[in-house]
Amino acid sequence: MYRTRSLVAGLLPLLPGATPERLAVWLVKGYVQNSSARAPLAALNIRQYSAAPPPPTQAAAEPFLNGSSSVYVEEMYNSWLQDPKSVHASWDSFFRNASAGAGPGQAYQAPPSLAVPGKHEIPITALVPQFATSGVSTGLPIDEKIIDDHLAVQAIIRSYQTRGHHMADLDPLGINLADLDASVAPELQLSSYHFDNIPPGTDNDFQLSKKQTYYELAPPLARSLLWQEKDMDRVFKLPATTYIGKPDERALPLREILSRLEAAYCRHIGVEFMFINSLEQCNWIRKRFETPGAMSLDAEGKRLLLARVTRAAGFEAFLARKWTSEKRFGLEGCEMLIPAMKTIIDKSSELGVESIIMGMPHRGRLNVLANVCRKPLEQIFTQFAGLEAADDVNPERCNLIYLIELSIFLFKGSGDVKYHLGTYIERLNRVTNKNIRLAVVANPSHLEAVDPIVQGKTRAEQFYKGDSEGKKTMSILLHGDAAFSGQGIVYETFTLSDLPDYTTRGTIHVVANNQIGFTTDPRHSRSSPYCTDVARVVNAPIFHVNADDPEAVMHVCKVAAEWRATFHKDVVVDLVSYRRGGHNEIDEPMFTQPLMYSKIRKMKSVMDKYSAKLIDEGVVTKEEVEDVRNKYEKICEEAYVKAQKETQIRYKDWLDSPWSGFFEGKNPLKMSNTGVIEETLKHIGKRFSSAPPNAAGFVVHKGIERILRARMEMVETRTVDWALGEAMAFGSLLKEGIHVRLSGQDVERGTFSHRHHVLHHQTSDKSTYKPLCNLYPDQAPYTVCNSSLSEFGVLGFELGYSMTNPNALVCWEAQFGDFFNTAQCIIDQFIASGQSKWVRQSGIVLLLPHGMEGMGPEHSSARPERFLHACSEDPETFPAETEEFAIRQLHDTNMIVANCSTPANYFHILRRQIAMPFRKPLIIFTPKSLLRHPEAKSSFDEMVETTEFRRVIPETGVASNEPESVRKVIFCSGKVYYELKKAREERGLDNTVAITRIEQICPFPFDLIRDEINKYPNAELKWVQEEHKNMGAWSFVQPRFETAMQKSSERRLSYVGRGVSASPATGSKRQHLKEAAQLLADAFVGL
Ligand SMILES: Cc1ncc(C[n+]2csc(CCOP(=O)(O)OP(=O)(O)O)c2C)c(N)n1
Ligand SMILES: [Mg+2]
Repeated sequence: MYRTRSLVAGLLPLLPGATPERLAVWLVKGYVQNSSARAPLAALNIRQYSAAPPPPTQAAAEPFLNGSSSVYVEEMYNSWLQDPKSVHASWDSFFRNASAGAGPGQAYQAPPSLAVPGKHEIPITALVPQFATSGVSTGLPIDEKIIDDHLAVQAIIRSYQTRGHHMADLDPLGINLADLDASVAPELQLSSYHFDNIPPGTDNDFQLSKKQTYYELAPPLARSLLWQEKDMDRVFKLPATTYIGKPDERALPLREILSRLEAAYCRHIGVEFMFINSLEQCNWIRKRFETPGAMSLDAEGKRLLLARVTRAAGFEAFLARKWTSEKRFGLEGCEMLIPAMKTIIDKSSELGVESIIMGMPHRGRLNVLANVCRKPLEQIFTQFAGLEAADDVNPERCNLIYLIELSIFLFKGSGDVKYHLGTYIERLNRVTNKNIRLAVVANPSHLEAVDPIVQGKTRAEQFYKGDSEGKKTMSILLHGDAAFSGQGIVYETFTLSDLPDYTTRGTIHVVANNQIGFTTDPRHSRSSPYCTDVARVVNAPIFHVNADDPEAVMHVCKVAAEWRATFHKDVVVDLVSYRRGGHNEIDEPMFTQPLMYSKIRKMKSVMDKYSAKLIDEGVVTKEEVEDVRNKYEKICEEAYVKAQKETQIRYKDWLDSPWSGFFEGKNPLKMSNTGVIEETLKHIGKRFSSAPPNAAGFVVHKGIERILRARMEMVETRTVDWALGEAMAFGSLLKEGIHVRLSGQDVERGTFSHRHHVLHHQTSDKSTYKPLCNLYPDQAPYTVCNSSLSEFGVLGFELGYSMTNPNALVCWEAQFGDFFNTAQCIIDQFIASGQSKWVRQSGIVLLLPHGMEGMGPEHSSARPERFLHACSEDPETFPAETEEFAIRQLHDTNMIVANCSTPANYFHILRRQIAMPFRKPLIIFTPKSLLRHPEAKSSFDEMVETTEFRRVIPETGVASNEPESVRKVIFCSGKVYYELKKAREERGLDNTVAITRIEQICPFPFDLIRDEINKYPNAELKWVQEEHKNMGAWSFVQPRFETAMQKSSERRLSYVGRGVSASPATGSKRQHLKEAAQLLADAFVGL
């Protein structure tokens, strides 16, 4: 279909005055009707589409023949006489039949090759049903007008499928347009199709410029009445591209065709799907919306639906009554969101889904928790009481027994507002009688930011369950109309949807489209026609539905769930609704939307409308309606009474990712070893340095061979560089059964071409070898995946991934650390504060290439100051010195920030992420020049069993032997150490200057720094950093040094480094070198 369409579109400009319909006729008939058109088409070499016209002798009776084709046919006939194979098979057949004496009109045979459609093509027979039968024709002449009219009907059908949604009655208020466009598509006006040669734009043409006019003047069907009445009763054969016919209906009067198309595409559902590049998928959708009776619901279904609407509305009404001025972001006007979600869940459960992970914004969230997740109402109501948390653990009481008692982990949090908290519930789905797990992921106010988190969490759950087709776990994302179209993260999340290492095999998106964003009208908040247009990027079908038609909503939700289960691709349900109140319960909407709200005030609620409809239909009685309402009211009241008796809330009731079994029975202050036996190091090192075992068949690049050889030599000499250290950390964790996932832009090779975790066969496409996946037969799986070029989306995804299983090392690497700030929201809203707000831990690792190497403002700094500023450690408190000093610090911090200077330390800190009895995000500033620095290597001795991560690497050279005579101690972090060391040597100052590296900046190693300062009583203390003074770690370490020195000392730490700057680094290489030289000179000045 796509090809045919593009072909027609491509030809159009070549044929003056041609319309797509005319061209289609041309294509089908196989000859050009005038000579001016023939030349360019012949030049395009598309004569293969031609079907055989008859020989000249039977001109009068053969419908195909006309004067203009006779020369062409004659040539063909002569050619056939010489060699039958020289002409198309259809000509061959035609000439044979004619020569054998077939009567006029009987020699034609449908061309055999034409009817074989490609994957995305519509069979040519579908375009003209008369051609569907092959073999000798019926003998009836085919009138060109009949073909034209059939093609016109075909085009009309297609127009409804393509553009019908623009005309659908989607807005319950009847004042707005879901697509912000008041015009009527010309394709939906019959005069465009030249029935009886009515030229477009005449009085008979259906002229509309305003939808309002359309609503006032004409219900949908009236449009067809404006068309030529006599055409309405003509019967047309239905093409294969429509399902509007009942099983025995192969042809219908035009009036009926239009009526059924109106019903399918222009009532309360607008189906947007014809942009999808799959005929199979388009047909699947057509079938579900066009089949007569497809949308009907039985009485039981209607009653269930009414009960659900009643609960949704009843919940909001109850809250409004009990807490009149509390913000709850009410769902009134879009109550159908609740039955919609329940339908999606029911249908998905029926189709085999066992676990659903949801992400949603503020609107209707409490209602979703109550009525979709069925979270006990009293737990929700206690959130309104502003109670303290019972399990908000006091660190003073931190002991094992207490923790086990609570069966949650040690936590001192600040909590979050009620409409942000997550939850996790396992329950029986009453409709399907199957168990289902529902999780609503906690989210910040930042709209849509939770989307990639949900996807990552879903993907991880699928991965751990071996659900490679996404049959058991799925995600649902809810959106507001303004946020869905306005926030870029929505796009970033969509682009992950079909990537092999990121897909969740289809997400169902539901937009609570209340046609307003806070106070902003959609006409000012988006440039796209629909608020859902972003979804078109991934070929997701979009079902717009008038949310005041509960049965239409049900239908699209069922279809959405079936779509996801069938094709495992994203789908969008756009609930076009309204917002009965202001943005929140204390806002006045009349200030800004007076007309809209005057209309809203007159609107009956969907519950009232639907119950009236069902009473009318005799499906329910008035008493039954009242009864359902009262029963729910009673349930709410009882829960309210219970909630009032509660004196505390429990955080564990609001966890979205409970790690059952992870914390229980663990000493929260005991860490396991991070060192590894030498044999393991060797084994991993060797495997990592080898091509695949069947190396003969696998052609490795010469450069890679060199790298592998160099690695092998290092292993033999018991040394590691950065890449080898990392591989050993990953490999040893894999050996221990820990899944490792490394994701980010170009991580497989590594931005700096140092990693090479995927070897590419040089002569065979897509043939790769991943050494770390082939270390041990029983190892955990290793995933290394290049991501889309996104930070916000991918970091969010990995964070979500890390939330599912604490026994996994999930790392996200930025291309250069500089780019992390396009994901700043994930860092601020989730990584830095997630545990505090939502009692949720994550051991995610951020690898941020960092260092001033003269590469300019944007390839230099990963902005350590930004992360350090977000650390929750008190600069003025020297923690109590106990045996568990280091681990208690780790436990108490919100995140760990490190700048390792040796591969061994990098190895240990990665392993420590898993060795810790709890999980904390780890930010590592990773090096660039150190990746190949001859000195930045470690020995196996620093990685074996008895070794561990070193928070500080003190001076161990000659200066440390006679500390009294040391005149200066330089404290630094990261790669500047190697530059300082070299400069010290060049200046002959090894005896007088000690250089100490701080490897873990936060939590700050107060104890070790204090000891190091004390060790050199006569030395001045310098902090040397390569970042500018208003950047780097300076402002973080300065007050902590003061605390480490316990403020009693006369000694002070002073700063050496670049001055303040607005930009992180100069763009001039010369200037960079000058600054770097100056920095070293300043570091050793006065000696
Ligand atoms: C990223 C972000 N920017 C701004 C806001 C402030 N804000 C809160 S709700 C809202 C309007 C949201 O409109 P919509 O997405 O249509 O949802 P609705 O409230 O209408 O359900 C805005 C702008 C926010 N929460 N997050
Ligand atoms: Mg909105």
